Amino acid sequence: VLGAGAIGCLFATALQRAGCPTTLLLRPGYVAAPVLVTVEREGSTSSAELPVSLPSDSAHISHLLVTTKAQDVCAAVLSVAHRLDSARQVLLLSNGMGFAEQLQAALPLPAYFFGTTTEGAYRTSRWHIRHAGRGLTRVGRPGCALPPPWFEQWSQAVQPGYWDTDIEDSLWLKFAINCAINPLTALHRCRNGELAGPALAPRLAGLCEEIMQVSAAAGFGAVTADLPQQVAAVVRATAENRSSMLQDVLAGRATEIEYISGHLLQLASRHGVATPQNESLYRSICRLGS
Ligand code: KPL
Repeated sequence: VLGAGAIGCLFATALQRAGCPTTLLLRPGYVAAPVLVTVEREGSTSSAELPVSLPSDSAHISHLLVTTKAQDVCAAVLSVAHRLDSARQVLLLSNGMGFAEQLQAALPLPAYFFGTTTEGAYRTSRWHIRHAGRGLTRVGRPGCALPPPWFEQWSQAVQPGYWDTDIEDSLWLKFAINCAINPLTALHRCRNGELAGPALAPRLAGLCEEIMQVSAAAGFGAVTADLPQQVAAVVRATAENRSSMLQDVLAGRATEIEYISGHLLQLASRHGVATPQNESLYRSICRLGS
């Protein structure tokens, strides 16, 4: 597992418990000694010891799960490219869009799979995860109706696991929802639920309208036909949460804005769609980081 944030640790411990030998791949600078990862849930706490490996090690990797931030995907996978064996199954589970094309151009050989998850988890300390909300994880590969052999073990570990024959649509919908919620909450430093209030609801509606136009131009019009309702449902279901982009801003980390609004704006300009509201929000978020 490449990317030892909350989601990476959550999946790594689930895979280990389901009997898949799992290793955490950490950045150079870490000590390659096993770590004890604790996952705390409502009413239960479990721990798993996970071996750790650094990118420069030589042990072969057959199955790679990538859960890094969008902007780190390419460099992180390239840092272990020399270790990928002939099976080379790579599952990308990061937020946002645009990094997969970059990665596939730089490293065409692995079989790439794509996923999206609504699992809710955050770190309370380096190796302590709070699994705050159970969600659904969808995995697929464009054009593949049937899952690969590893999916059986994966779906025993990640429940409910779901093989998605329309993964491109699912990724697009998640992307569209992230474009609407993440930058607006990051700019206003508010929890997701506040987007439903009178101050921000009109801005959210304006963003959704433009996102729907870009989606239609990009061939995903049907997927986002009811985007305002889909966004409203996520806002309600995650009302108390801070979006991942707000968490990054509050922690002074780089945000995924280039792979969320930035990618939307690139597509908008390619298709000649005007997106003034998303553009102004994008600029505001970029300014936060400078
Ligand atoms: O995916 C999310 C994120 O924060 O990245 C949403 C759905 C907006 C929930 O917070």
